[in-house]
Amino acid sequence: MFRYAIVRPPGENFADGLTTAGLGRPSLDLARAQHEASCAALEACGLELIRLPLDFRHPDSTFVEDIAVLTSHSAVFTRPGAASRIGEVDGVRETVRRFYSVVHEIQAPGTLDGGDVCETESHFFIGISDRTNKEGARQLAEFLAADGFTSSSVDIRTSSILHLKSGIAYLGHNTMVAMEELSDREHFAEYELIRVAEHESYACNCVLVNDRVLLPSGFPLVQAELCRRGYVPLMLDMSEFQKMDGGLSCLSLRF
Ligand code: CIR
Repeated sequence: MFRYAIVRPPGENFADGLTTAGLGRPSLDLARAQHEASCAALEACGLELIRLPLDFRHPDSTFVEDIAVLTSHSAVFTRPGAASRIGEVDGVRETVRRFYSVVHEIQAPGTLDGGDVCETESHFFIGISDRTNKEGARQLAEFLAADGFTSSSVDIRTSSILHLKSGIAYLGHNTMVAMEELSDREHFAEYELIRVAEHESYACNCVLVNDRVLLPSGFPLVQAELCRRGYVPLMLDMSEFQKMDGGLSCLSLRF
């Protein structure tokens, strides 16, 4: 069960962040309203929110999930793979340290984005991507192993996604949501797979929060499949974050 979520609303320069989506410039007002709705959804799942102040130096700083990996045992500060995001780590250090006595940090030349880390029960999948390199994944795997977790790497460098969790999500009950492109990977063979059609793959970035699933709205096939399997999705409009290559999970650090 998660108790807390760290969030940071989008700052004035949100639209200046990194993106490859080609979906146009996001509206700051709408992004803030959508962010607020995601905060309300986290609260509806029973989480207490820890709201970080706006960070005007870092346009992508609303995507807090990339900055740390928080497990039931320890916290790992990442070393984001995009140069413009490395400074974001300083902005979460103090807050995370208030809750964790064991804290690690990915060191150069390692790079790691939290969006590449997918936790199942006691196993973690770590995406090797344009943001997370093998050395970053190796360091994380070592920290996790010391806490008794297993992990394995999933190379997504030739795929169409930014982060591993842009394409998969673990929803408990041995069930994994996976985009078509990744669903035949042997890593996921032992899971009950919900295969997501290509035109709905943005919905793969959904999040299990206690007994609810937060799901981007506008993807009726995934929504119907989750309902059919007994999940109760909480729908959120993510249009402005999608324009910035961001998914629903990246808007919070849950622990
Ligand atoms: C970036 O390119 O870093 C941001 N514009 C989006 C990060 C999204 N994070 C995530 O999917 N975990």
